[in-house]
Amino acid sequence: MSNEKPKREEGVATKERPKTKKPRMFKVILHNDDYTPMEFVIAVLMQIFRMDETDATQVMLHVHRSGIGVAGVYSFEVAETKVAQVLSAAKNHEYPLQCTCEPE
Ligand code: TYC
Repeated sequence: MSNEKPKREEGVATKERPKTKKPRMFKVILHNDDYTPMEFVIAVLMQIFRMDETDATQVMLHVHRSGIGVAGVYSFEVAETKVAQVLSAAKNHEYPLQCTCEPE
């Protein structure tokens, strides 16, 4: 019989990382074009991205001047839905507005 402690630790392995993974986030990006009216882009930003008129105008002008801009950052499912809503609204009005999403 021996009182020696085992040389290696025994028991159940546990992860140090907590189980709750934070989801990857996705930027929803608006693209400039020459035909979509500024007012329509502002309305899209207010209705689909829940911005007030001041923020919507700022984001629209940023896209207008620099070619591209982030409308919001969401989980994949929400980002995908926002893109589909923008493209559907643009199509209904026959505007060429483009919207994409990409990982943050
Ligand atoms: N460039 C457009 C215009 O002059 C306005 C515009 C802004 C279009 C943002 C698209 O994502 C866009 N009417």
